[in-house]
Amino acid sequence: MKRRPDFHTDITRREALGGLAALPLMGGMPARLQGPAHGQVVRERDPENLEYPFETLKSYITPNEEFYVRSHFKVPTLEVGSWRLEVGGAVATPLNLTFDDLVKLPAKTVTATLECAGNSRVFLAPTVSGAQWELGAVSNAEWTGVPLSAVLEKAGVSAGTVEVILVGADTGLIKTDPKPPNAIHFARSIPIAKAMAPEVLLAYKMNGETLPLSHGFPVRALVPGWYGVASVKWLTRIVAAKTPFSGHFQTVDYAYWEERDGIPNRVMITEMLVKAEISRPTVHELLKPSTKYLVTGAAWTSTGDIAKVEVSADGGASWADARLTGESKPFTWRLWEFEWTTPATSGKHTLMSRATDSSGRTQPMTRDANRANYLINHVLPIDVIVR
Ligand SMILES: Nc1nc2c(c(=O)[nH]1)N[C@H]1C(S)=C(S)[C@@H](COP(=O)(O)O)O[C@H]1N2
Ligand SMILES: [Mo]
Repeated sequence: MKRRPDFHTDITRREALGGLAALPLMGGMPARLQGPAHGQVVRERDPENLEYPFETLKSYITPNEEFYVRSHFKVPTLEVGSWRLEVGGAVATPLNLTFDDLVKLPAKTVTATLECAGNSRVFLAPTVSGAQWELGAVSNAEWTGVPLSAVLEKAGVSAGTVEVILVGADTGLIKTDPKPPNAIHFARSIPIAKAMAPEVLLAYKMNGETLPLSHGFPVRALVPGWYGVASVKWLTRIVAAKTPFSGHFQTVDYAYWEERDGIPNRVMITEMLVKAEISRPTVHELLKPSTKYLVTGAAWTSTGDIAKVEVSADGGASWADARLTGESKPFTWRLWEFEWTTPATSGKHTLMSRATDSSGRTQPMTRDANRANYLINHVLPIDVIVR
């Protein structure tokens, strides 16, 4: 499998070429551009796209100021006082809720891991379009809000409703064909069954704090088990629909090809795929020979639990079980560790991790070209240098 050898250095250079050249680089290091806080990695300044430095993974919960940020348009500044949530479409009673109306409804807290469907894109060769995420377009937080089902029940969803469309306040022009002629809002749909599921929230708190601006202030959708794209930020409108929605962000973008009867079908990205990532060591980390090293990481899936994580140090020929640690909760990542004795021989060695979930789903060894620039859950090689 081909992969660019040192993605840290490579990304910094490519970002600089991509119009960020005016930004200061960190004192001569091959370091990546640093974000506003806690060393988040800047993938794009405007709109803001920040990566969680996955190699710093220690705790189950990601602090708000380290949680990755993925935004497609300029961040809309909404005020709590004038914010409204319009609930319409196929409903008996259209609603226009204020923030106070919403927070008066019974609240619920759900821990959920969000992963961007483009996470780990830097591992793809040749390079594909989109932000060149390494391992950190994934984070885990505790979200508090009102179940979407409570609001839908209040509005009275009509029989025959198949989907609920979630619309954000942010807008912009799509620059690549096929493109709508005018600016569009960020919008995604979920099937009615998922919309009514108890874990799906209209969240206004993140890790006990007011939902930060970058993460959708004042209210975002939270769709646990699905790729981050479904969790619409700056939510202002909900539409109950009797026919499937085919908006830009689930047909042209955030979709992939799936072969059915030998025919490629365009399919929207929905549930997260099972995946394990290594937080330490990092790519090209220098390790001493014949020494104990604690390999660490996290693993996640959509529904069910992580059943096992395995580690291979010989290119996938043999695998050994890692130890699952910390909390085990639905819709969240599971931390893991593996005590490895580094090889006696100097040179380049490759570490791999592979997760299997409680439904028996596991990670493929090779990349499926139909997935283009999304759904990167094949086993990722982490090359380290033993010397
Ligand atoms: N309104 C709106 N919601 C959005 C987006 C966006 O650009 N606009 N990006 C989506 C994508 S692709 C992801 S991965 C997640 C990221 O959420 P975060 O920025 O809180 O990590 O938000 C989703 N919700
Ligand atoms: Mo995403």
